Amino acid sequence: MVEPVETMDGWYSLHDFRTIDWTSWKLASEEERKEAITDIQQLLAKWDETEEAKNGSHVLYNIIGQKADLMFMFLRPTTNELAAIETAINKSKMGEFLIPAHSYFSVVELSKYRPYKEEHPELIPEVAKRLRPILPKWEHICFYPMDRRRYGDENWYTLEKDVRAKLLYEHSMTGRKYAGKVSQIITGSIGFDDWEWGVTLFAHDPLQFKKIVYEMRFDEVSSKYGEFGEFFVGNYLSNQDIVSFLEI
Ligand code: 76R
Repeated sequence: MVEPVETMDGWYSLHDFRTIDWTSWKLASEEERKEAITDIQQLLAKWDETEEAKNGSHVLYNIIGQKADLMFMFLRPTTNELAAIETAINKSKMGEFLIPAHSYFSVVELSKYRPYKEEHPELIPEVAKRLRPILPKWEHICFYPMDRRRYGDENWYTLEKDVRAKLLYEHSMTGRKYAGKVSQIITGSIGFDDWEWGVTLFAHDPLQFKKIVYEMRFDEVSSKYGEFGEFFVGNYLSNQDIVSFLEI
């Protein structure tokens, strides 16, 4: 039967991309730059506390290329918290030197294509942990949005549910080959943002992004039914790294 799949939805997600206004940054006094760095450190320390209390998670990466300089990814239980984070960045001294570059709003999503014997699989500890994940602090990140195709005969949304389940199962077998090399978080954004899903991948070696995405292009679920948006790739910035990144 052509019917939707039930999803399990976890923490809300915001990918927040910023470009540094280097000209203003360099023209600012040393005092102003110090204030801005202190502000961003205070925000990071506050977000670290939230993460330690398991009330959310975040990471910061330095994006390669001209699409942005920084990408924050935030996970929080409510959309209010995500909006408050955005406002806090904008109101901070550092915010004066950040130009919004892009953003993506979604929610951590797991689907129930795989049959569960439990009535409430979202309560299984491993599932609960995947719905409210602590983001890995791996060296590299790759983010891109995607859709499932709806053209003529290549229409994901007219496929029967068990056919979609089979195609996603095959997809997951390709994914499993990258265990330990690529860690993935799928966030759903139907009704939230311009694409249907956000794909966030973490890796120790950036080449693994190219390898997994290439290999998956040959899985039917991607070759026939995948449409892809812009890719953003970056290098991890620890709370210390961001200070040296900003130093003139
Ligand atoms: O339940 C599970 O999470 C395991 C099975 C699984 C599903 C249902 C799975 C496994 N994925 C699922 C769903 Mn995935 N995934 C992507 C991309 O570039 C591309 O071609 C696609 C981008 C990657 C790289 C990837 C990686 N996956 C989805 C969905 C929702 C589909 C829907 O509902 O229509 C999307 C959009 C999507 C896209 N996937 C895995 C991986 C990896 C590495 C795995 C194996 C994870 C593991 O078993 O540890």
